[in-house]
Amino acid sequence: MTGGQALVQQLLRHGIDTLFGLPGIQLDFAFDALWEERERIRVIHTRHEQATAYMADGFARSTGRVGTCLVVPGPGLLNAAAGLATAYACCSRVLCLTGQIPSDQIGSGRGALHEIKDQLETISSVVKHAERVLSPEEIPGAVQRAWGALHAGRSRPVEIEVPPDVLERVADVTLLGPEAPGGAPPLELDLLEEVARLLGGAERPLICSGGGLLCSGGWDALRELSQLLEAPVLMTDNGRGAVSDRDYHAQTGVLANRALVPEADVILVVGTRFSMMRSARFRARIRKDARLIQIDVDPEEIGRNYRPDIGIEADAGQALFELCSRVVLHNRVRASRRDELVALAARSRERWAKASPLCEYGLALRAELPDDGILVNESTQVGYWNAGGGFPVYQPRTFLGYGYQGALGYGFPTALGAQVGNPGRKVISVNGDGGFLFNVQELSTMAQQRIPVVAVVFDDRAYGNVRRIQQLRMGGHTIASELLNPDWIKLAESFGVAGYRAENPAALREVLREALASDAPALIAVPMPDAVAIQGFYPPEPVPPRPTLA
Ligand SMILES: Cc1ncc(C[n+]2csc(CCOP(=O)(O)OP(=O)(O)O)c2C)c(N)n1
Ligand SMILES: [Mg+2]
Repeated sequence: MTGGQALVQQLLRHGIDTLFGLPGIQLDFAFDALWEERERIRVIHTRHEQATAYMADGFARSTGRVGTCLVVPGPGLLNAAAGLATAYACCSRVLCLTGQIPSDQIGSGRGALHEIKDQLETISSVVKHAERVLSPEEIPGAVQRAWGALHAGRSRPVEIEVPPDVLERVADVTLLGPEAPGGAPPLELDLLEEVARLLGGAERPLICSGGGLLCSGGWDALRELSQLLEAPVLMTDNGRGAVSDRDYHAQTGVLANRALVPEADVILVVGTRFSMMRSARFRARIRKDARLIQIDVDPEEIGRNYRPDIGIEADAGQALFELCSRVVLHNRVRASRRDELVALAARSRERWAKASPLCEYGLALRAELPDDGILVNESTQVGYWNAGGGFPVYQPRTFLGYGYQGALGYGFPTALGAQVGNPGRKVISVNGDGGFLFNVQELSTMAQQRIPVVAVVFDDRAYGNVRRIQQLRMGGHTIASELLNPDWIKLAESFGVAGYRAENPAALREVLREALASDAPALIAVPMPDAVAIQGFYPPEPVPPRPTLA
């Protein structure tokens, strides 16, 4: 078989049935092999490589499976890199396949088409494992190693690059089984026993859980442990949905943090960088005599932001499952905290609602999205309100955020990938007018592939966040933050996408209902009234004057 066929056949062995790609001459033999297997692998071609990686990320984060993208080397891979950076930040299982220049020219600097210096090293900053393959025979092994890296320890994107002559060359290739090396570290049972005793004896235990819990798929064990301990679960932005917001144990946001952390005598931190503890104000809330336990699959994360009394390197789900069976043996009797926790969540919600008029828009989204629907939340004013705890989340992997990259433009293509991975479910993409135009070209992919995402664009005629900060901190003037927008409905329609307009939150609900029911690609433009647009999400704070040049 050709190297291209070897690559595709090995992907099939691992159960890959969807690939997001954009072709070019270095990939001809890979795409030809994909054509041969077109009944078994759906190829979704995008209009920009950035979208291939974001779509693979959305597919991966919403399904827990591997999302795959295929891009040309050099500029193609650099275009995809922003998507890989978000996948890296969000611990997403993205397999990025890319080309190279002909193998006999690599490193020669002669200026072959798409050549960049040190491609493998360049991409290493946004993947956990990168490898070049120099013969067809090596391809199955490379895919298997990548698979192992995707699944071992902390999941993060990986890259394989194959030069065009290797994709073309015919060789006797032995395909490998789907089993991959790696997996989770062995459980330290003695430590888990100690933790079970601590938790079992605690009066006011608290669990803090993050995105790592969702990566591990351990939400059933988390819910069971929270019930056994009658412990609230404080979820981070990235960890929302691990416990349903319909369950009174679920807590999120600043107010809950302020109420729950100071009273906790044992705190179990699981699958989160615990980054809030970088702030001295947060650290000060922890009781001096509280015992803190941190479980993370990445040993480097343990103690990075706060030193725990006990640190355990383990898969979150496996460790929690083990803890459940051990806690029952040591558990004290505790009164129900239902009333208190219901009241706390209600107070949090009410306070958050009052924090901003954007609340009405966020709640309109929730009201029309079914419990198992997926919301992809871009870095925009309504998005900040959602992420801060305003938007209730009812199921795991149904709220996808921007992670610490905060990369503008990630949202729309990520939503498309999530919809491809979840054909029966409703997907809403929340965007600002700034962020949406970063990947506006994917309206074409959406229409051509009939991906029925509903993209909502909040139009404040600005990079609102930037404008707000300029107005507050820079003496009231603005630079480079006012936007001239297209006619959204004409824009959508010119791509073959239904365009809607909603002037206020009530209209947004109605239009959302219609768009979601249509099961067809849609764009809803929401012009923000000036007062709401200018206020933005962040309430004004007093700011010291800056020095000006004489
Ligand atoms: C890739 C990238 N470039 C630039 C930024 C800086 N940035 C953060 S928010 C923002 C403005 C966002 O505007 P918009 O999408 O319209 O949302 P709004 O704040 O107006 O609601 C910018 C430019 C970023 N986060 N990511
Ligand atoms: Mg804007």
